[in-house]
Amino acid sequence: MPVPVFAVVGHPNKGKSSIVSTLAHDDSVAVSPVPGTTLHCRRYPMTVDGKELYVLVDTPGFQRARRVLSHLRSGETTAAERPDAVRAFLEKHGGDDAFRNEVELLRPIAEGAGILYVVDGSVPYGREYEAEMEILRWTGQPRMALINPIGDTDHIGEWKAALDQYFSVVRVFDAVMADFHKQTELLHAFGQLKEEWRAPLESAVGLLAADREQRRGHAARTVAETIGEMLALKVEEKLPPDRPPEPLKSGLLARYRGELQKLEGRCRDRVEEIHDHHNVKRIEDELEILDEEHLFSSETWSIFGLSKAQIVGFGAIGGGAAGGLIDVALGGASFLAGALVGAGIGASTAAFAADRLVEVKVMHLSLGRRMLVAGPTTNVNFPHIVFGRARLHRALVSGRRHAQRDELDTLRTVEEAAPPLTGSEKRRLERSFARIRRGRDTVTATEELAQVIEGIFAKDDNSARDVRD
Ligand SMILES: Nc1nc2c(ncn2[C@@H]2O[C@H](COP(=O)(O)OP(=O)(O)OP(=O)(O)O)[C@@H](O)[C@H]2O)c(=O)[nH]1
Ligand SMILES: [Mg+2]
Repeated sequence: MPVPVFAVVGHPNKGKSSIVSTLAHDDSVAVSPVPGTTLHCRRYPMTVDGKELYVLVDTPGFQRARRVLSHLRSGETTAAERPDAVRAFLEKHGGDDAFRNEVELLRPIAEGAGILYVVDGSVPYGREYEAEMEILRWTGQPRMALINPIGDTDHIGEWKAALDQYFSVVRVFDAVMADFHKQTELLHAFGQLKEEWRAPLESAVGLLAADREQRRGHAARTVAETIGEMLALKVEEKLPPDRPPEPLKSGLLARYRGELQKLEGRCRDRVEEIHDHHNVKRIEDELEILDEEHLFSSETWSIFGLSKAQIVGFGAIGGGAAGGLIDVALGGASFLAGALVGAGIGASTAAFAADRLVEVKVMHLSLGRRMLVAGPTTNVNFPHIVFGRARLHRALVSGRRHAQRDELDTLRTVEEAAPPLTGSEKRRLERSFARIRRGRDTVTATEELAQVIEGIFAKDDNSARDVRD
């Protein structure tokens, strides 16, 4: 059975391509503030696992609607004959440059596509749109109007009053802000346009929801594997005989941090690919600031989106202390020791390793050879920081509409994009990190971590929806 096809039509520069991009989850659709960006109609199928669910056709804007309408009206036609009159117009003027845009946008409709007529609800309604709407009525195809509020002023009421006279369904749909929930609502509404589209569109909604879950799992595994690689990371360099190690240490540390940075960058690229965002430009800081001096500065904490209490809490759990957070409000490396001692945790806990990202050690090999080695890190807070960053990035990417073309700003705290972790989530994370660090059966340990992370991501997605609703 052919899948439902929708031609997205309207005045130039009203967000037609943006709607196509958001609903087809395709960021390759050309969107720009310059009117006349789309010159030809083009099909964008929404597919899941290679199966087409529906197709959106992007079209150029109306250019000479009044002239086209007077052509249509020039013959004697009954209402029943109007669709044929549109077809006759296309045949007669198919190669006519004056009606290039109208021919492009009407052709998919004449071939059976449903109509999504897009208007900007932030500008006043005007009579110039009436010729466009009348032409669309002549096609006789099922049609819906979408009011896309591009700016802040609200003219939605007057638009509704006019659109109701031409369209059986009128909806407000913000191409750039509409989340997954709003998109599925719209697909249900498309199903009301024509009986035979209802079942395929309802099944499309189910498949899209399952697909979203699958992507979430995939992203969770990618993040878990990256954390595993980062925790195991080790860089080495030969230490020539009679060379003191000290001058070489900083170079090796820089390489170590560079490798971490690469791993994080690769993880972010993959998470974006998983969500079909292929052209994202990120505003990001470098994980490089994870050095000893910065690791416990309050500035670093806020950048990583972790509160001071959380950091200390992780340290305490990592040190084998009873769970729960130790609430402290001071900054600086020394307070950690104080807080732990104050909380009755012995000075020998692993948490004390936390004031270093990584140590550079000299390894003595056979025949007097020596190696300088950095890593793996024993810093207890490190995987939490890496996870906090990955979680923020994933939340931003999974909530991003494909019509969004601004840079992805990752310089925020994770609290802005996701709810706080529960004590149990933190403990489960900590246990998985510790298991991965032990280095035995890392495949199972990574899979376990992926499951914990997937649960957290699912919660993040639900809370994002609650906030927007
Ligand atoms: N803020 C905001 N901007 C939007 C929205 N929809 C579209 N835009 C912007 O409006 C401009 C035009 O969007 P397009 O989707 O290219 O419009 P179009 O109707 O396809 O334009 P043509 O192809 O030129 O006819 C772009 O700069 C979009 O980013 C929206 O809902 N909110
Ligand atoms: Mg366009």
